[in-house]
Amino acid sequence: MNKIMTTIAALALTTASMAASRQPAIKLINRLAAIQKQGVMIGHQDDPMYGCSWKWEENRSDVKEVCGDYPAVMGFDLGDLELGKDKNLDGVPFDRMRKEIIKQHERGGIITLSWHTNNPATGKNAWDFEGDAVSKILPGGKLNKKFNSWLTMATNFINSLKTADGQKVPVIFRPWHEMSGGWFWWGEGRCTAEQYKKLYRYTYNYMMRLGCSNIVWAYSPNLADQTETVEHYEKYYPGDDVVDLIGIDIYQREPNNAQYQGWLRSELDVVKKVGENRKKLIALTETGYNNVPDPTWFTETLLPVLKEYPICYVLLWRNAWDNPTENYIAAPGKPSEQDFKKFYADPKTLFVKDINLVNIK
Ligand code: BMA
Repeated sequence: MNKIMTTIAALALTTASMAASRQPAIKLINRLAAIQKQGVMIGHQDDPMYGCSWKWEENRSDVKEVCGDYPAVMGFDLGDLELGKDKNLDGVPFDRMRKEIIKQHERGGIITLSWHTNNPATGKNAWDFEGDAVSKILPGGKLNKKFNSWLTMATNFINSLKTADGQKVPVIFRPWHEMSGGWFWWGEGRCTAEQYKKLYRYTYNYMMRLGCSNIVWAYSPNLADQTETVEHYEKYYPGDDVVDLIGIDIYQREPNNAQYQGWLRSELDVVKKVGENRKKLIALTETGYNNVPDPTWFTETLLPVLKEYPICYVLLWRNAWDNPTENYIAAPGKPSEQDFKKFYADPKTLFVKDINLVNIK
């Protein structure tokens, strides 16, 4: 009897302490699941930092200037944080990023972080895939110590995301994204699938040991060259115990809406199936159509597909201040402006005012 009691007590303790160590993340996971039943949240990368015709001003947002509300999800990128810089690779100051993350949380919105990490082996950027970096940064490799210091910097930033009363702000973190393409040093052909999984799990364990209780962990490959399959999609999947949300990154590159919709459906069919099998939330973790030249793209190309899948959010990429060919969401004066208002008015699309009462406390 005593032995059984002790075992039960020990088990309860393990569960409780594990839950306690992830409490802000678990709260967000539950909230995402509740919101998903109401519609799909619309997200935008770097939304309050800059837009098509402005940069660094406060309280601005191209989305808000078109439809009167902030996006439900805001994305930010940590690239260059690991070099000790005070601005990221796109010129966004990290102090400002922290401030906007907290503001977005306080208005009831959601945050996702990506990390275009520099190549630790060559010192060049994330798109430099030379140098066999992954094998060098894993334990036993000669760059492991350096990599640990990079992980510590990312951890410190994420741990510093707190409201004035000391509550940690939960974030969806998407490390080592688009690994099924070969363009990043952690991607296809730059390491084996086994090495990639080790890298992801190592990152998870390292950051969790340092107390990142506020991370919802995301796995986000990119569009496959062929029709997507479960086997291909899961090639780099690091394990159910280290992933909370799965997604896919897909862009439209040409004026061929039907082709893009076909890609979305081929991928989202698989993401949905894997999500059901593994009991994970699903999302369209990045998308967009450069400059959105089609004036009805949001309501006639993107929206019909969003309506077919139980995805909790879609993240449209940035309206780059530093590159006029890279803008992905509506802005005042752009051809898609009127259509984006219709997209906003559709009951399926959720912006911050639609979600700020769902389970925030
Ligand atoms: C990429 C592009 C780059 C940018 C990077 C990180 O997809 O938008 O211009 O530097 O994301 O935001």
